[in-house]
Amino acid sequence: HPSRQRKATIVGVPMDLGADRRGVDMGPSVVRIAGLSAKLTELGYTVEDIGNVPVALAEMRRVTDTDARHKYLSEVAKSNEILANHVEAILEQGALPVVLGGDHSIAIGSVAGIAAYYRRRGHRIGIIWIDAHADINTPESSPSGNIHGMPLAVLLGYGPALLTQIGGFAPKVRPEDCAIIGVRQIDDGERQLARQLGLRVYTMRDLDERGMSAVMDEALDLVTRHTIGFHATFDMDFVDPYYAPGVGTPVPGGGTYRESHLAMEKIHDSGNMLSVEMVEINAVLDTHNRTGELGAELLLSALGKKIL
Ligand code: 4U7
Ligand code: MN
Ligand code: MN
Ligand code: MN
Repeated sequence: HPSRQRKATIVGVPMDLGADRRGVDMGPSVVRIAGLSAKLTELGYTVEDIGNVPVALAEMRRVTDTDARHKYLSEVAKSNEILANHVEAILEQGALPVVLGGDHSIAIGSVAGIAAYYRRRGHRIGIIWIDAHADINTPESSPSGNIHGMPLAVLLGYGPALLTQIGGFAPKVRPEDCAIIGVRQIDDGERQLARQLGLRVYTMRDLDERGMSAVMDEALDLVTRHTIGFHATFDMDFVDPYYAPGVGTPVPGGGTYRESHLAMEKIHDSGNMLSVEMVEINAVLDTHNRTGELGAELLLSALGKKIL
C-alpha cells in the first residue's frame, strides 16, 4: 500500500492570500526550523525537500481581480495548479507528499494532485479534515470572501471553476469519502451545504462525548470504505489556542495537546494515509515557535513516531 512508503518529500506553500491575517506565509519556514526533515530522517525516512511553490505577494499584486467574494482568486488558483503538479510528481516518484502551508486554500492543490494521480489508476480518495472550521463556504455564502474558508467546498465541486477545475476534472472527492473533525465554528451557508451533502462533521461535542479514539476509528473507517486511502489535512486551529497560539483564526474550546497527537497517531496506524498537510500556522502571532514546533511534532506522529 502507498502509505507504507519510506520516502517522504516536503513541499512548502507560503500562501497567505486565502486568509486575512499575514504571517501564515511563514508556516513552511517555522515547521522546517523545528527540524522536520532531520527528525523524519531519524524516523527512517529518506527525505527530500523540494522547496516552496511560488506565491504572489499581496503587496506586489496589480489590483485587477477585485471581487470581494473570493479575494485573490486568480493568484490562489495559480499557486494551487503548481502545487497539484508537484504533488502528483511526488507520488509518481514513489514518495509520500508532506505539504507545509500556508493558509488552508492550499488543500485545493494538494488534493487535486492526489486525486489526479489515483483517478488515473481507477481509485477514489478520501479526506480527513481536522479543523475548528468546516471550510465549506462558497463565494456566495462566505462572510469574509477568504478562500481559506472554501477549500472543502471546492474539492467537492462547489465554487469558482478556476479552482474546482484544477487538473481538468471535478469533483476531486465525494462527500461520503470525507470526514471533518473538531468543528466548533460554522457559518449558516456551510451548515446548509453540509446537511444537503450528508457530510460527516464531528463537532467538539462529539469529541467530548465519545472521545477522540472512537471518533477517529469511525472517521477512518468511513474515509477508507470506498477509497484507496486518504489525504490528511491538519488545520492548526483545531488545537486549542492554549497549546497553539500561533493561528490566524483561533477558536476557544479546541483539541488538547494529546488529543491532537492521538488523532495523528491513529491516522498513521490506519495504514491508509496517502499524503499529509499542515496548515494555518501563523508565525507572527506565535510565541517562541511553540506552534511551529507542535506542527512539526504532529506531522511526525502522522508519519509513525511512537512514544514506545
Ligand atoms: B480555516 C470563516 F467566517 N468561516 O469563511 C470564513 F468564520 O482554513 C472562517 O479553517 C474560515 O482557518 C476559516 O471566513 C478558514 C469565518
Ligand atoms: Mn481550515
Ligand atoms: Mn480553521
Ligand atoms: Mn485559520
